[in-house]
Amino acid sequence: MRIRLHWILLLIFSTAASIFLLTLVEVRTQRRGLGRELQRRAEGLAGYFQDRLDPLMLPQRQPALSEEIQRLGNREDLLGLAVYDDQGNHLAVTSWLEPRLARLPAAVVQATAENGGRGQFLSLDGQSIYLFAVPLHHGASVTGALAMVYDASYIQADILHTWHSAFWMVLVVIPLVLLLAWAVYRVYFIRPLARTAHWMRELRKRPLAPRPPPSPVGDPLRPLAEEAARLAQTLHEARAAASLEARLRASGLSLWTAERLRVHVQTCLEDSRLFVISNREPYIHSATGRGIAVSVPASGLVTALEPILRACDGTWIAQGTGSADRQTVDAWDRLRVPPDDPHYTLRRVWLSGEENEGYYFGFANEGLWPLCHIAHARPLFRGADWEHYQEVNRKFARVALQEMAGAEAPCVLVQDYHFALLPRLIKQHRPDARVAIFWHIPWPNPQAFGICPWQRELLDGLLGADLIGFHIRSHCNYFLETVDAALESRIDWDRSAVNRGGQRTLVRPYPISVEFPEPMMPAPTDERGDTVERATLFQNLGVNSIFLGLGVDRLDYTKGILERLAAIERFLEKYPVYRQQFTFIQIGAPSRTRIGRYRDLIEEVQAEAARINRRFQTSQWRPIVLLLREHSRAEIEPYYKHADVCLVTALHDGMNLVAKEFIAARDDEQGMLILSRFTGAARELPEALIVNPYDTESLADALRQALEMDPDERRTRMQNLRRIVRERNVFRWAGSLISDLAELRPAAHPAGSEPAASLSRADAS
Ligand code: GDG
Repeated sequence: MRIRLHWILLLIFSTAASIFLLTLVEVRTQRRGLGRELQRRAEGLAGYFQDRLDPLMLPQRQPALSEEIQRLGNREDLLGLAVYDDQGNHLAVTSWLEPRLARLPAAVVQATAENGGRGQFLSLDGQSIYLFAVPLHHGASVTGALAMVYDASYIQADILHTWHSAFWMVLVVIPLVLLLAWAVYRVYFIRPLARTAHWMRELRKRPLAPRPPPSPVGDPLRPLAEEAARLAQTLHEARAAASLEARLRASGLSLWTAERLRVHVQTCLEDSRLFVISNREPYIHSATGRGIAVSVPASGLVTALEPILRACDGTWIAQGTGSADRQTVDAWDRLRVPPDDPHYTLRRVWLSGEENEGYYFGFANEGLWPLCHIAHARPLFRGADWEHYQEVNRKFARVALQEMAGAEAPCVLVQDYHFALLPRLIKQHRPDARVAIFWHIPWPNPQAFGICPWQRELLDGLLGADLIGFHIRSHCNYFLETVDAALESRIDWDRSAVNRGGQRTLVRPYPISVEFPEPMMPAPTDERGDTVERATLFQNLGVNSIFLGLGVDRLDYTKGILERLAAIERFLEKYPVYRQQFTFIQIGAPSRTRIGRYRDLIEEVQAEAARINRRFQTSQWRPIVLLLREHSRAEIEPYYKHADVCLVTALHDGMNLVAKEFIAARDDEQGMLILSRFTGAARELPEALIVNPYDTESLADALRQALEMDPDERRTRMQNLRRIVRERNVFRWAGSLISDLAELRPAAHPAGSEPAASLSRADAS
């Protein structure tokens, strides 16, 4: 790329002009400084001269005055002296000065008039001089003035010297500036542009998932590179989707894809608007040292629902929890997301600390969570938490009704156990809405659920929905049995529905899943996008081992982490050959740590791992490595990819996505899944090694079986597992839920009902 001449000229001109202006300022300062110096010298002498000359200012002493002036003026540093009377007439003047000082200097007039010392620069016969005048007195009255004249030509010489230096500086600095500008131009513009162009060429040639273009931090082209990366990503996704569709058509396979879901949702919903309500938001804005960062929470729910919202431009209502969430919404608490490529609206709801404490940590997670999971943790039901739970459900209902105002026959997808009351609250005010709720956790048997003091209110709230979804059939059946036992209603077992008060609620299983990466997806990479090897994983952890066991969980007591550790201890005890050969890595994201039971669990897991490690470890090896922090998906992926065995030992779990994520990651068709029979996933994945996590002995044996399984059998099992997860992927889950919801025929919208403002406390009680 040629640098244009006018840029060079502009650079030269601006450099020269800058040096000129700087020199001008310097010269002024220099002149002022040297002038002051001369004045100080003159003032120093002036007193002495005044003492000598004051008595001689009488007319009769004129000869003595002339004599004294000649004597005093005979100094090396002075060019001459002159004495004037108060009318400005010469009285006496030294010989050098006499022919030159024809005019009365202004400083003399001022000194006489103002009775004080005054200085001025003058040119005498082309010579620069400094003249300093002081008044002469007789008694108190001014009788005239003395002019002291100094040679000031050296000041001119100094200033000339400064201008000379400036000139040379211009000659030296301009080439340097041009050189520097050229270097900066090359390093910061030409090279990054060349790299980006090369990266784009590569992208065009090879249909791989794009990595961001090489662009160092602080690079001025970085925003451009990031935009290009996004564009490339979009292109890549479109290309991958098109190619996938083509391959599926060619193979006759009917798989659900994001693209198929998009088209399906648009067809199903026609003109209906879609509203999703969940506690967790899909995009979190957080304040960082360098501004605001946006992140997508690690959540199966977000993965599943995002494509639906993207396809139909709906509204997602969720709690705003990020530290910069309030800064990023508009006056109506809305924003368009995804931030890079807006497709739908996120409406944030704000909860106070107290509300969150009671509704989320209290009723939902200390009450409903243990109630629905048979994991031997006692549910805590506090009246105050229940109040908050109701109030937060009403708050979300108000927001949802506000957002739905004006929407004809809206479709509403409520998510999870945080919002059991919401379907009824919405339906009461919008009977024309098609409302579904998906319950992501298990539903226990009627006796277990019956201990909840507010079971009837919860069931009534849920039955406001037209459709209730669970992961598996047995959860649906338990729910129907619970309704049968607790409420006046008619259960239609054939159609799996509840008829109550003239309303019908369908209860259906929708096994949730994960997105299955098709070929064209990149190999597992770390945060920087580099491929990670198994040896590197061990090396980074400071462990020398051969077999890798893996657990990935939110740190929750339902996930059976302690039971897993007990089985690993037993395995090493029973099969000592695996000592120094097998290492188990537990990735655990701390969760709900405001609740004591969860904090205790972290300590228990750490203590158990430390005890087992102490028992077996050597200087180079330890059996258990705990990585207890939130990991990004990119960080987890290499572990999935390289684990010999993944342990999912939940004591009770609605589905368990980790099991499916592990399978989806194994495109090498290696690795074995040990799966608790108490997970929803166990129903769909019979070719995993199904275990009872409470049975330590068999769990230890299953571990050995997984590691020693015949490679062909392992491959066959993994192939079958992958086929199932591929077919029953998350898009199928979302697609079937939306299809069933769209098929429902709700009542007509009651004319003139504008309920949002009227939803008061009484509505839900
Ligand atoms: C409920 C139901 C149902 C874990 N640690 C980290 C991390 N994870 C990710 C996993 C996985 C997800 O969290 C956990 O999925 P689970 O299915 O085990 O789910 P729960 O959180 O208990 O969720 C469950 C699910 O809802 C969906 O309906 O399957 O039965 O209990 O995706 O990969 N992710 C990141 N860092 C971690 O450290 N990024």
